[in-house]
Amino acid sequence: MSSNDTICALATPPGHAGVAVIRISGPAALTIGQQLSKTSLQARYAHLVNFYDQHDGLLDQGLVIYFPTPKSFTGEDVVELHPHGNPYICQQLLTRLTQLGARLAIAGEFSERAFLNGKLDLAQLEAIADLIASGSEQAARSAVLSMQGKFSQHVGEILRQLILIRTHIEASLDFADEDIELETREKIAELLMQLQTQLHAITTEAKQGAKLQQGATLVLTGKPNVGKSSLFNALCAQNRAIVTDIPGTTRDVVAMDINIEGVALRLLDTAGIRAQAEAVEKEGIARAQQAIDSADCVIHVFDDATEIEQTASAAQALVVVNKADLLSADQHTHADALYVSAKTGAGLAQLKQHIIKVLGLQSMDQQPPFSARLRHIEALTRASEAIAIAQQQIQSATPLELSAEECRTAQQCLAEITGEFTPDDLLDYVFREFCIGK
Ligand SMILES: Nc1nc2c(ncn2[C@@H]2O[C@H](COP(=O)(O)OP(=O)(O)O)[C@@H](O)[C@H]2O)c(=O)[nH]1
Ligand SMILES: [Mg+2]
Repeated sequence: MSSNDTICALATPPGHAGVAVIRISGPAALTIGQQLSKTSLQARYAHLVNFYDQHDGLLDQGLVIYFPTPKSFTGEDVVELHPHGNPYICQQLLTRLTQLGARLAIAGEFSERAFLNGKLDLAQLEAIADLIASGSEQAARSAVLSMQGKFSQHVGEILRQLILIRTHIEASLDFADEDIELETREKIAELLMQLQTQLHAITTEAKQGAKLQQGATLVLTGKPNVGKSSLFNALCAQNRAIVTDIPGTTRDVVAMDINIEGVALRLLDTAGIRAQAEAVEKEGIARAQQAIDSADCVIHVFDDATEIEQTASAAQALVVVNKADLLSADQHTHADALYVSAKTGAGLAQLKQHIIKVLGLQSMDQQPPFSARLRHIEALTRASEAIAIAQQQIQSATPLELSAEECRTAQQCLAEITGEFTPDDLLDYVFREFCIGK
């Protein structure tokens, strides 16, 4: 599929830099590139050229590279200009390109063309966008895995199995024999169970990958004066939150983006929870509760291990006993608690490792999960729900055709991830979130 118009955009951030990159894609890219530089362009050759305006005035000097269709990012004829990174030069070059017949690209339009030309699937293109937006080394590394197709391959594998199951069912429909039907049901039940296990594994990894991209939220909570703010500062390596020996010092939620073991996290310090509090502190406690409710991980801080209680919480939780410097080592007896000292830094390295572990994320020395988005997790969940229905149907005497139909639904959900099956608006929804020039 090829577009009949030619688009152009700045692919690098606007501003001052050594070099900027302007991309041109479409049937007129080569002609426009040659007119702009007054040079005959060879394929994949870096020409050093002058760029000219409409009066043959010199705009800049730089490299120009021509990537003929189909071996280009979009699959179309692409010309890349590498002028100097100056916003005025780039603006004039873009103006000149529009005079020569290109139009300014809208957000995600290069990626959309790459998708429509079968260069990359939807999950891979989303991974490129996530790679660009990654806020930590681990997030970037996980996006590279998806960009290279790791996630799509897993999805493809499950799709192949679904097709196999449907084939089994359809083959058995031709026989009315009860024995054959029973055998088929047993075989399909087994295949569906395997499929569900795989779907579960891929969903777990996708959730971790999405958490890496979005950055998980950690909340410090506990009674006043146990040292939450001191721990907050120690984990941020900054003197950000106010620390005093007066209980009830912290009121507002204090937030800081931190990086633990290469993973981007948002750490929140909160007001200490206590019954007797005046109006301002009460509001602080209410805010603390909200932060806890929406956190990915809650760190319950104590300064007295005898006060540790079973803390019910939806999110992952860690129990920390602070002020370990005031205790001797033989007093570190509570099995479920991590003993740390915000004052001396003792135990903080272990605390960081535990945080990464409890969030289900890997530290730098392990392979990160592939990156994923909420859209993917939602599609995986719908696929799994359809398979669960098929499993129930196989157990009961429901006609096999209905199970085949559920498998077909699951197949469509999975195909939405890679974009093989694209309901109305899905492409627009995905690509319009990208930046211009991508
Ligand atoms: N000895 C000791 N004192 C600490 C430690 N952490 C905090 N403190 C002290 O405990 C008091 C309360 O600390 P703060 O961080 O404000 O507690 P918060 O109310 O839980 O935020 C302050 O006087 C801190 O200096 C620690 O690890 N060891
Ligand atoms: Mg505090």
